[in-house]
Amino acid sequence: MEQRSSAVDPQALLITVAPTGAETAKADFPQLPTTLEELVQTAQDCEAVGAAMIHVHIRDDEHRPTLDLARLTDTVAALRESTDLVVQLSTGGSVHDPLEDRLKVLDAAPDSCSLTMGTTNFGDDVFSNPWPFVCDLYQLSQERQVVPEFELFDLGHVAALHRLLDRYGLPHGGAVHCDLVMGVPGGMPGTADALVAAVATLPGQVTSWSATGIGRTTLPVALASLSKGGHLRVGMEDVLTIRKGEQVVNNRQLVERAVALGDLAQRRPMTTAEARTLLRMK
Ligand code: KMH
Ligand code: ZN
Repeated sequence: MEQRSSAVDPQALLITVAPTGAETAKADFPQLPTTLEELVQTAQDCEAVGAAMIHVHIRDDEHRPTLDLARLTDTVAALRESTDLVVQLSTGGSVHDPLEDRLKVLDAAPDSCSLTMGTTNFGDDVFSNPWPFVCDLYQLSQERQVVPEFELFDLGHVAALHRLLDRYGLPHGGAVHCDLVMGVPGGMPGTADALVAAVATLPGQVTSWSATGIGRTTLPVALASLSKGGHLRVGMEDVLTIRKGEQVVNNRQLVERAVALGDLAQRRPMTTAEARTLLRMK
């Protein structure tokens, strides 16, 4: 599917960086940005080399995942002050976060929020996204004028997105931006075939989409996304090795690789202003 309904140059590539996630322990991976200072530094470094949006999970003083509202609010302010990146807060949190806390993330007033379209097995855990929760979060995003990014872990999530848009209409601003999250143990596989199948069934209202492949699926998914005209999400939330047996040094390295892959596909990194146009943000 081609990108539709956007004034943005079709050669421009949206690179989203997901620098932290909720699954990796700082003790196991000290280069993971978990403090606000580390997150801001990472954000600046990644913006400098071509990222235009940041997908944010935060940690507490013990580096554990948290959805503490004051911390989220401070994080949004710090990222806005020190970068021009589109700030997207995760409403997925960790698999242990209660649904009520995940709804409250919107109180921190980010530019964008992730919105996962259904429950999925997540390794040995369950990432819970019951349909009524999805509907509540979506309606709240419309009310608060936060632009959602629909996270699609499975083909069933694509079907759920059809249902959601049919029932509740378009998001705030009118852009329907999706991210295919592929290769999670329990979700769709991180293969070119699965990406093609998912893209073929995206709702007609979709205006842009990106893809990310977890772990060893990162490269096949990135290459498949570029070949189908999609955008890229990269970062230490999704992959911790740059090649087999070699740890990622920092998030900037993953953004630089995304820029290089995009360059081979004759796509240039989108600016933050172009990302705001793509996502129809003011
Ligand atoms: N940490 C995962 C359980 C999101 O950010 O919205 C969920 C996740 C998706 O990362
Ligand atoms: Zn996330």
